[in-house]
Amino acid sequence: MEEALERAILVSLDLGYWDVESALAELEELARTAGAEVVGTLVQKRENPDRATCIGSGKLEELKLLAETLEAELIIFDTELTPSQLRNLEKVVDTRVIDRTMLILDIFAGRANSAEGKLQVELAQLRYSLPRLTGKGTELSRLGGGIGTRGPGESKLESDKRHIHRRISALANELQELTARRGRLRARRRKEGVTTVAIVGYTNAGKSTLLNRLTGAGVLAEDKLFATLDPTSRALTLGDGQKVLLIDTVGLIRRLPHHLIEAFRSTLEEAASASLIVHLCDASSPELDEHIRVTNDLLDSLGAGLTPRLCVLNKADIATLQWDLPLPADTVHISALTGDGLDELLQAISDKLPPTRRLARLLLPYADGSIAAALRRDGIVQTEKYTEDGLYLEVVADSALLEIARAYEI
Ligand SMILES: Nc1nc2c(ncn2[C@@H]2O[C@H](COP(=O)(O)OP(=O)(O)OP(=O)(O)O)[C@@H](O)[C@H]2O)c(=O)[nH]1
Ligand SMILES: [Mg+2]
Repeated sequence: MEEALERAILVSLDLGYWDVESALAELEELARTAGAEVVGTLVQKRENPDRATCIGSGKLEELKLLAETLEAELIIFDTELTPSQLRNLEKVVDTRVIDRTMLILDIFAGRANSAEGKLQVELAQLRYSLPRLTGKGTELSRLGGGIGTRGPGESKLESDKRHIHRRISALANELQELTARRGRLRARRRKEGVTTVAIVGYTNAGKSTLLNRLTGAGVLAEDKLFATLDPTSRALTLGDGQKVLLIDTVGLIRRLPHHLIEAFRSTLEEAASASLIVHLCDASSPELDEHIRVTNDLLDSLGAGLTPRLCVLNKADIATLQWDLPLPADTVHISALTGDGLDELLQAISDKLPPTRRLARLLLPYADGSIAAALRRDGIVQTEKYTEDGLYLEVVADSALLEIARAYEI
């Protein structure tokens, strides 16, 4: 059953750092995704947020009145609120108050499906809400449901501080184990020569649509933000017959809450360490340049600076804007919806992939054991025979690595 939409008012401070209009439009999308109906907005221009209440006292009175008039059930601030600002605001307005981070966390909570996704979201939520609980920590339970209070683990976010501390360390331990397992899996893939291609990009760029289009994966794709939380991967065969693993990832957004980046670090790092990153963008968005910048910045901060990247502009079917962005020369234009440009995309992926692995048959002299040792360590030895003429090896390894044994190939 669909939950009734919560009537929400959006509040934004115009500090001059970013474009308030587009920030509010995005906040409205987020609110809509979380199940709210935006009934009003309030903007205040200020040099700095008020320490106690974020907006000034006059504006706060205005907000209180607006909330009463519009019968709002929820007020959403575009900036992060400190624990005391949150408390002070709720005292005055008598309506539930959340901030952008709590909103995003709430959406993630509703979206997490896999055990790992749920764990990551709950951890981020608890870490964010812990300092925002007062006294014995009854504030959250008093809220009794609604946007900002949903959690993936328990039916409702826990409200007992001691319990939360215990739960945080239990979750952190579990996550560490999952991260280690992910690392081992990644190492095995690398050893087995599996080539991975990660689709990375701003939320709603069409990543899942592209994965579905190329592989028939059947991943949920919809016109909401953060439709995908759990990385899905599917085999894809390129034009030249090469098989790669295509990975769909969680969408990015500007000012992504710090706790979420931390919790999703292993997932994001997996994408960042792919053989190739397909950076997918929504070419129909007026904010294209900002989206590209946010994605590039996050990838760089994840250590993906050296991973080859292919810039792909999606939604060519509805893109009408003319950009004068400095896009890379090999940028590909596609429509994941209509299928336009997908052949070019597959070709571009082939071209951009770093040199691949191949099978080599070698006869190595016994005198030089170091080559065999290197191949055993970084390649996959399929056959190994001791013959009169030397060590016979059939090995799959990186072309670059095989160079050391070039003279012994048969
Ligand atoms: N017109 C048009 N719409 C598209 C195209 N590709 C995707 N869409 C639509 O864009 C919306 C978002 O698509 P998704 O595939 O869910 O986007 P995503 O990048 O996976 O989003 P998140 O998982 O939220 O990060 C959906 O409504 C798609 O139908 C396209 O090429 N053209
Ligand atoms: Mg998706």
